Amino acid sequence: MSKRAMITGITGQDGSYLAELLLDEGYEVIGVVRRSSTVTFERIAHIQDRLTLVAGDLLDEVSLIQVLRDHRPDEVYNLAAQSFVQASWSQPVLTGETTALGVTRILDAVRIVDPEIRFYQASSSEMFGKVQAVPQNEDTPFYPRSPYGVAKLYGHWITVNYRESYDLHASSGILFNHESPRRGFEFVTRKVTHGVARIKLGLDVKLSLGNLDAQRDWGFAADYVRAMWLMVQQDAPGDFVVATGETHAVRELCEIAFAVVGLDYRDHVVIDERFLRPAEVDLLVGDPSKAEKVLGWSRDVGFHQLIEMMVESDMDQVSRLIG
Ligand code: NAP
Ligand code: G4F
Repeated sequence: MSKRAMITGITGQDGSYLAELLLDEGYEVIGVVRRSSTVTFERIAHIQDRLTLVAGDLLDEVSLIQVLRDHRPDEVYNLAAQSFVQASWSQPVLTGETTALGVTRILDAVRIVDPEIRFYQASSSEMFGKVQAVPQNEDTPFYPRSPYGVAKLYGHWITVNYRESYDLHASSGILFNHESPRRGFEFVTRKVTHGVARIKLGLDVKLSLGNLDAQRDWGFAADYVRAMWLMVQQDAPGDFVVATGETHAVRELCEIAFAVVGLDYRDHVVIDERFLRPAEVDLLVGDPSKAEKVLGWSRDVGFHQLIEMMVESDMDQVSRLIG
């Protein structure tokens, strides 16, 4: 009999790649979607007829209990969150409600409906924030630098706590930045690759950015959702860092992305203070040794290839838009 998985955040970047992976693995996939005034299914439109979409919200525990009761999944992947760091300063309480307390709501729903359900929590390298060691691994102390990072740290620890308190098979994946052509436009990689396409095709001249010196460990989302699934397949649950082990500055991202279409970023990028953050995370670089050793995980796509793929996809998308 095929396994059944439930994904919160299925309409997001990672949700769409994870749904594809689970369908390929023969799972029946249930996607939890929240009510909104417009439909946000673009990322899953190509597989929508193979998914069961159900209404639920991380802000509403009863809705989560109900969808678990109705569909009885074997595995739950909690990917839903207010995931944009910059927005967490202007909406700190909403971020806490969704990204922190939302994790307790779904864990509690799992515990109440069926504690045998295996659980994955989408934790983040933002929890390392003002880094206490380089590179960061599962033993590195946390020091979050944004309301989002603080909320994710709560989500991480409540997952550990429910694992220890109730013996749940609950794992926390501490994932470093991962990107793709499906990345939201507000995140810096997509903002740059989409901006490059608009400039190359004559729609814009300038691209406004914030801190060009910030460094991130950027991987490809499709590689990272494989690590999520592998964690849930282990006999014992645990915490795993998923990263490339390489770090690049935003400036280098710009250099590469503009060069893909034969442009020089220095002719187009301008600094706009609105995109600077009240507190910055300067240097994230992860050590994925545990995931490589225990899960047998490795990545297929490198940084340069990732940025090229995103620029090419945005060139196609913007070209189609302007006809
Ligand atoms: P994303 O594209 O922003 O997707 C977020 C998803 O959460 C969307 O499907 C969104 O639904 C849903 N959501 C938001 N609030 C909700 C609520 N109250 N109830 C139910 N669903 C809600 O994020 P992503 O990049 O795929 O990331 C997936 C997860 O991994 C997030 O938890 C993120 O914080 C975490 N993470 C991401 C990265 C990364 O680099 N991408 C790294 C580490 C951790 P709508 O479509 O309705 O908005
Ligand atoms: O692309 P970002 O907005 O991603 P950030 O803040 O690292 O968060 C992402 O990765 C986390 C994992 O560490 C996830 F947990 C989280 O959900 C999200 O997916 O910004 C990356 C860096 C920052 O240092 C920022 O200051 O890029 C810098 N940056 C410079 N100019 C900019 C811009 N970021 C954005 N979004 N927009 C700019 O114009």
